[in-house]
Amino acid sequence: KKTLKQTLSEKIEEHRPRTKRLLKEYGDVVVDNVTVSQVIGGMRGLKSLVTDISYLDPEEGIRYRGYTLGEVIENLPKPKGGTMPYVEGLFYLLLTGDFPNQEEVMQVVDEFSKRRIVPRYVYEVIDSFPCCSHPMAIFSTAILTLNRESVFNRQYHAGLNKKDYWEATYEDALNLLAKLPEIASYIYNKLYRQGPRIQSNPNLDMGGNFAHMMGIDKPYDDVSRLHFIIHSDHESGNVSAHTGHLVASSLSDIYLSISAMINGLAGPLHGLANQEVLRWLQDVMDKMGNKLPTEDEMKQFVWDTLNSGQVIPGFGHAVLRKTDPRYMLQREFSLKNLPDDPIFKYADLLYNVVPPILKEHGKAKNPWPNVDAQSGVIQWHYGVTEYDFYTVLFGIGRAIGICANIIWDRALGYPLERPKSITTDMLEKIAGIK
Ligand code: AMX
Repeated sequence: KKTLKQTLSEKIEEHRPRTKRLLKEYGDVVVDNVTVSQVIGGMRGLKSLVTDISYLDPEEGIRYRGYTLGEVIENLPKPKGGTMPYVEGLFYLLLTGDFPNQEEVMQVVDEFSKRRIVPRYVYEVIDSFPCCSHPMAIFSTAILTLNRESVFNRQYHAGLNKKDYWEATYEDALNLLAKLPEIASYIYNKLYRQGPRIQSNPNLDMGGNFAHMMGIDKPYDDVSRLHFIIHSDHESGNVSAHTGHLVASSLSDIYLSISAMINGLAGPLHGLANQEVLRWLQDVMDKMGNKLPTEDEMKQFVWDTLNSGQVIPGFGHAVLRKTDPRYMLQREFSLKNLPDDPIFKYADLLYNVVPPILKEHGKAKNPWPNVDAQSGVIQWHYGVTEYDFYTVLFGIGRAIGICANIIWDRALGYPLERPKSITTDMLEKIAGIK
């Protein structure tokens, strides 16, 4: 019986000649051109990164290893009685491109369980944070603190062969991913519950154990599995994925890289949008005295926000040009499990009201909802009403995809990232102004 690491090792050996050949024989083939607006405008749309783990089609949305989210959820093994798959199975799929069978997934569940114990000093660092610290700052720091555990660092300094970088990185990645639910639930308890902490259960899978440590009954285990799976990867150019890859490209270890990507995720235009959606909805609800606004009243709230120069959180996307399939999956889950939830009704009203307004407003290239317009609604329903925490949940999921990417970055020997900058003077010359 092959382990995930052995299977991955074979896939890496198979893949290496493809990258080598492209570089050696086709290195000068032009992939894309760069315009002035891309240079100034955040490199939007510029094809300049490579990953085989996921691909984001503007119309269709994300595919992991070529599979839609629906196919991923349908084909990954599920725990007994669960409607959502093992998150560990998703990690297997992202790394290898293959759906694991039950036995293969249980091996990974077991690996995670063995590596889940968090050193005491991490809890001490979390405990020493001053009050009112944002949970993302605490989460990022807790991950950073673990840097002293890095197998990669130890082996690198002892003299590690380049072709073996990925193995040490794989060990670091599993060691970190296994600990994230423990760290996150500890932060949640410290900030919002302050009661005795629920110890983890080594017999549960990642999603099940997280729900258990959060002290929330079924189906929150399935909610967690769904959440971590759909947030795991969104190709390589988004801020969190790109940051993780960039930092890792200097051979910074997994802990440094994932801590950095968490910091990028913590911005309101990216992962923090799920918090902002609930904050915005709360504001509307406060103004309405908890009564559901009419469509006209909701339209007015949306216009007021736009007219005051703010964005409507949870809508728009840099790549997507249709409703995000991650939004749709969560909407379907909500329609099935929480159709009468008042916040879901608010969110669903926005689903009808916002896109035509954003079209009329005429700025956003994509008027449709993204993943963040729904995720907080589900969390709120199951009792996680502290919306500052929502991006931490996003971060656990995103770490899975980025760890998979960094392992492959190492396996294929991707070099230090180092694009070239120019001055405004130079741009003006290129544009023919000067
Ligand atoms: N509300 C109001 N205005 C919006 C908007 C929204 N939801 N989305 C885009 N716009 C505006 C932009 O601010 C920009 O205005 P400007 O010309 O005055 O600078 C203009 O429309 C053009 O922007 P764009 O090309 O459509 O988007 P982008 O690629 O620059 O940015 C994003 C994408 C997601 C940052 C943007 O749509 C946004 O701010 N959305 C709200 C925040 C959000 O939901 N973020 C989460 C995205 C998903 C994720 O990463 N988790």
